[in-house]
Amino acid sequence: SGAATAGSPRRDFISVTLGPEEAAGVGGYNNSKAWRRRSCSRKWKQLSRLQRSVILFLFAFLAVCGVISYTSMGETWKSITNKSWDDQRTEQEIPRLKLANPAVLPAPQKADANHGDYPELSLQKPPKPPHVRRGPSNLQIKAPRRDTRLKTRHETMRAVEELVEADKVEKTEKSIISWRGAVIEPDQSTEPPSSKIMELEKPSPVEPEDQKEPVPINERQLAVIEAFRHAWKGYKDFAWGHDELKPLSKSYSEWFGLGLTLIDALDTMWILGLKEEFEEARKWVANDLVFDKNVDVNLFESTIRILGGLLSTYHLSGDSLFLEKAKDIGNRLMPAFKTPSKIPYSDVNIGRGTAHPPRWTSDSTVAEVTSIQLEFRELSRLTGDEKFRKAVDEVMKHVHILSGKNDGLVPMFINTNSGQFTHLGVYTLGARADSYYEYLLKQWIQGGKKENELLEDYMRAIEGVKKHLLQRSEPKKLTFVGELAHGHFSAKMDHLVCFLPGTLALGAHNGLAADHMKLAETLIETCYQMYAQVETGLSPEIVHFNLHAQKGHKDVEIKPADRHNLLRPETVESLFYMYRFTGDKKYQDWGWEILQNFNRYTRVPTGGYTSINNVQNPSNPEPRDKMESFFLGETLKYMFLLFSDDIDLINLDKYIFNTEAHPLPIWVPA
Ligand code: DMJ
Repeated sequence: SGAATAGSPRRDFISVTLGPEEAAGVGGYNNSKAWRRRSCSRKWKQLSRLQRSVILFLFAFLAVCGVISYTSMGETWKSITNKSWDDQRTEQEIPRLKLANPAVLPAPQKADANHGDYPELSLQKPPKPPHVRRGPSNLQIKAPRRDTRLKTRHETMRAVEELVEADKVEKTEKSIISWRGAVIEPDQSTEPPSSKIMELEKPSPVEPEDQKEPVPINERQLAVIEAFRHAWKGYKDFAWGHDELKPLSKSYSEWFGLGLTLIDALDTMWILGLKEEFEEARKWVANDLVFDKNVDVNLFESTIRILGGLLSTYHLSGDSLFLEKAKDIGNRLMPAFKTPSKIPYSDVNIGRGTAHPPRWTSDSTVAEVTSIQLEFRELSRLTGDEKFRKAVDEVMKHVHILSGKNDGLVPMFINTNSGQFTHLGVYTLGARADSYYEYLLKQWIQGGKKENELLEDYMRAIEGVKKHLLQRSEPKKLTFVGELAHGHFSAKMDHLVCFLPGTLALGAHNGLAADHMKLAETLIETCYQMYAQVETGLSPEIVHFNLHAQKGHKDVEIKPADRHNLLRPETVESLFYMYRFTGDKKYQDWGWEILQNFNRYTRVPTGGYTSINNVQNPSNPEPRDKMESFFLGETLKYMFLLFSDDIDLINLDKYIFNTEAHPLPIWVPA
């Protein structure tokens, strides 16, 4: 029996009353079997009938319970013994997965990270094979966050990924950007600094995977870094702070006088991890980049290279210097939009605040006025100043309803007074129209796939391409994109058109027609053949395809005036998209061949690379003595990304590349 001792300070205890013999230890202790049996039967007989019945009932009840629990334990045992050793292990070793998949470098940790039920798990994501994530992430099924009844090793791994995903979704803390581990304070992050930010268009949050250490770079990426360093050496030694390097004459050329190559290359240095070079270039931007200059600049070129380059570098580095410079140049370009039609002039004097069309015409180029939108829209989002976005949206709305299109294909010129297309009847996806098509899709993606007019125009245009511009060459039957001039098809294709496979693939990745991907696959093969069928393995600026089989003729013909190569990026750009979306290594191999041929025929020993005049003459490709800024801004950047197996190295569900390869954030992640 038990009782609380009354009167004393409250202390709960149990007292046990023992029989007198046992308590005193008297009477001796006889534990023989016979004594115990006799004693038991004597006690049993002393009990009343009722007491005996109760005891018997209790025994019977306990026996039944015993049988039931034995049966269910047997089932459990059977299932355990049937499982493989691996399966059982995963159930017991969830907390130890971290050790089973050690990171190459420890991922940066957050002090306030919420790691859920398994504290160690969310610190490290198990290595994910490349290309495992297909399609927009909002179409991917996510497991309930805390459901961790794991059955197999495979399920364990998947559940770990899902837990990490779920954790990421729940994180609301401010972005912290790092240079391979070096943290930049949140107040420098790329949240729009203005309080007037457009409510619906918040920046896509930088998720933990953006902060993880990058996958180690491979041999081919190292070769790109080496090429970049070589190009940079030439620029630094002979053209520092000027627009373009002339690597043979060891001097420079000036276009706008704004350090074009340096600005174009900033985010490439960031992505390649060239910290020292980046810091040096940053100093130049801080101390020497001045836009208050009496100089005429081309609106399109300075937008895609300078404004685009500064904005993307701001996003990658979180350094507000670049945003300040972007605002400055953005404001100085605005006078271009003061035209009777609101279709901007081609040229602006950024010091005087005046703008004008080229001397010989009042027309602007269609591609130019419709390929500045990603940059100005982003500038509005970052500054909260709507004027940038309004100006460029107006152009798109105007072009959307303009007559003169042919099944979505646009002419090449538009008049700044009347706002009408001019030179009607000529349709190309090459020079003067190319990036109109590219920016239809990319603006739609940038804005979170809500602006239907952009999508309509894009889809219609691709139908127009299929209907009017696609043909197949002989003998290899390569599908190519020709041109249409007043109803006549021309089998001419600019190298510039090779942006198209990448754009089509990007559209398909974002949920557009699957046949766009098929077309992308056939077109990238053609673009590759534009290199492979040429003596130097480098593409000319323009090719003509043979429509009829002729003995001894290849698919690709090159006219003497078209056989130069300007180190352009479009084919490697598309190879990058194709590899990202398919994982087919042949695209990397093709890009590798191209890099080697650039090294073979365009590399200048004293530093830099040069455009060449004759891709058909391997013994004398006739160097032109100029390294275009897009070689560093685009070509080498896309090469580096192409050779990478890290889909988070500029994740295409989070960033959209402008037409000069400067990544800008997608406002609402897919
Ligand atoms: C770059 O300035 C841009 O890619 C533009 O869209 C086309 N021309 C060059 C590269 O070829």
